[in-house]
Amino acid sequence: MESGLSARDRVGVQDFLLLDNYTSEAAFIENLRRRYKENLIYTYIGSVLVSVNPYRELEIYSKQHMERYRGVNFYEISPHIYALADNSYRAVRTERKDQCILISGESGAGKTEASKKVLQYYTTMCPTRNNTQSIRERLLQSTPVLEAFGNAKTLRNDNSSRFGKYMDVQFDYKGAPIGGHILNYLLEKSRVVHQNHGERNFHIFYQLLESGDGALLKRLGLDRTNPQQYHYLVKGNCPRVSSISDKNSWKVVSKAFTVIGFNEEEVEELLKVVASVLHLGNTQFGEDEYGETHLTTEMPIKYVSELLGVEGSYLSEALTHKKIVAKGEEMIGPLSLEQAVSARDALAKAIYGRTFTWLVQKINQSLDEVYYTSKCSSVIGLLDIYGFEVFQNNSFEQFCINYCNEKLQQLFIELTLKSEQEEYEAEGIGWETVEYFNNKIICDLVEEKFKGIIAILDEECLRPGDACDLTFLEKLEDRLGGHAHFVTHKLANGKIRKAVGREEFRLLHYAGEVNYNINGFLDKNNDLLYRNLKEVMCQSSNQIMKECFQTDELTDQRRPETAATQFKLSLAKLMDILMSKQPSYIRCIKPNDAKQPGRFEEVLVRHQVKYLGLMENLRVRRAGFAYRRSFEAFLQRYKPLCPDTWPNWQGKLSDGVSTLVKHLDYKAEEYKLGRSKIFIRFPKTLFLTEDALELKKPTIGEREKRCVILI
Ligand code: AD9
Ligand code: MG
Repeated sequence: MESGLSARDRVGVQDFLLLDNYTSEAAFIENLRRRYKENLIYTYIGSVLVSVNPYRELEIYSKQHMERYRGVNFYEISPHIYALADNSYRAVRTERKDQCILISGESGAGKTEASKKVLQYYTTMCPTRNNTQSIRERLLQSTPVLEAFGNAKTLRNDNSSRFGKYMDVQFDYKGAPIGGHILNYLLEKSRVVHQNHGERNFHIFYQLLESGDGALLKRLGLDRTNPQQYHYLVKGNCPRVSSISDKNSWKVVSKAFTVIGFNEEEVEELLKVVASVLHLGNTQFGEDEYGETHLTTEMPIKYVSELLGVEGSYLSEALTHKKIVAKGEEMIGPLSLEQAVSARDALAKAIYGRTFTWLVQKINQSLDEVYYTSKCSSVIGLLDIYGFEVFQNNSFEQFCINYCNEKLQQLFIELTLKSEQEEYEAEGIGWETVEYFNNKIICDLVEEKFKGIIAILDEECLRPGDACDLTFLEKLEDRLGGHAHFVTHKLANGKIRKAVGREEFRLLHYAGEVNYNINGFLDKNNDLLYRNLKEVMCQSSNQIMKECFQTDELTDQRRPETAATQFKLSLAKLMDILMSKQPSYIRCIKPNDAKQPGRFEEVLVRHQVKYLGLMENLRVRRAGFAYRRSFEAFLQRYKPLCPDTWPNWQGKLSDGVSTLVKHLDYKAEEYKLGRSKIFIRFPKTLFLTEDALELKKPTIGEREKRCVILI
């Protein structure tokens, strides 16, 4: 059997709702495993798509496959991401209601790949209007550019997203994609200056060095022969990755720049910024006989000043001195060696981070351009954000990433249960409650006003005097010790908990326990750049830097929001955006840590099934009704099965449905009629009905022609 092509694949069950033993986790995992072995990576829980990373290219993503899924209901054909994409698209077309597709799962589970498949489906299958061809290309080509600047090899994933991305695809009233808009979330800037062992910096650095464009590299003062000579690239000791061809990626990215509408000059300006970060990293400092810090390398600063169009001596001074304004007077004080290094790193992070935001804005302008006469009628939002992460050493970045995953889980809980309940209520159908773990308690622990971890962190960041990472930890212990999801090395009985270090706190996340090392929390949250470095950058003649560093920042007296608070606020906004749309879910699972095809490690999968709440999700769906259809859609589809309803039912729709289900011999416990919909409790009922239909009209082709509108 060719995977994904069969009408309904018969390996295991294609919808977990069909499992006889639906409360058994073992049966759930066995079903996933059996299907995975046959390369059937997709399985439903009702309308939720569970996807297991195949770690190999499957022949299931061709245009022919896309066509098979157009206009077809979930249960008629083998599960696929295209079915989910098409379902959202039909809702946009028929109901004009904005949709969003929420993709979750841990790092390396396949979220980014899933979002690309969905985007490909829309750009391939949606109708074209005269001038929408270029917008399709731009939508697609925005991905390699953002991945080059925002993804990197980590221990978990060779192409790990180090930023969060929410992308709206905008459709006109005829369903043609006419534009898009991207929101980006907290880029992991610290990677610019430091990488853990076995990890890399952002892809763009290696792509540029591997570009093979000698003249370009010469203009940028770069030497490709040895990426290891760049300080910012050597920390992870991992210049090459077997699954990645930096040279090919470079070609893709260069082409993408053109499609998006960058002209040659803009690309050159952008690459100058990238190169300047590498040169900045090679700037070294030493102490003279008086203990004063000075630069020990000349060339790197020379390159930076040339590439960014800033005064070299001015930059050198700003890297070794700090400007203080006291009593209206400016004073210059020397920086210690350590301070100079961290000022240099802060500058590199600021340059790179701001450039990334600039890039997103630039892409948005390109997706926004109003050549199009038609207006946006509705949107489908795609959320692809960094997955839950646990490393040996977890820092501020993992804290933010995992907090973000808590928020998404919270949304999933709220929306799946809320919408389920609301629908039963609206249709006048009774409902039994199912117990589930609500992770709101962990979200509150992190984000609650005045009391949460972020509030305490901000408090320490703003407190003058002796505030440091350790005082932050003490405050956490003081205020949160005893919280069910927070622990430190101190036990209540005065003893020491060995599993948590003295400079760590542990959060009991919904997805597992993570120890966070507090070193660097205050600095990363403050994310400060010395004033004189900002002044230097404000004078840059590089067009991108001019937009990224503007003088009003120097005159603004207000203290900027801390990094964690900015992130918290942006997540709150994101939640509002998502809540205003009709959601669909893709839950991605990583089958092994070795990134290998065919390996299904049960322990690892079980853990993910647990924390993704898939069993609870299944129980909720089973306690309620597996499927619901509007009377109209149900009648339209199944009326050939009953002589009284075929070929056309003339009376009230609800009466037609009643007549039909009586003829089909549905038992009372199998279904309920609401105000406008029929609710079917067991998927089996629907599958048997489908089988009956299949016997009447046996070919898939014919079934596909009867495009039923799904509600
Ligand atoms: V992270 O949170 O950004 O670190 P993701 O996004 O969940 O993570 P990603 O989509 O990048 O993971 O997938 C990781 C790798 O798995 C990809 O680079 C592919 O090599 C592989 N993968 C994932 N999904 C598929 C697929 N449907 N077909 C083939 C896949 N390979
Ligand atoms: Mg990703």
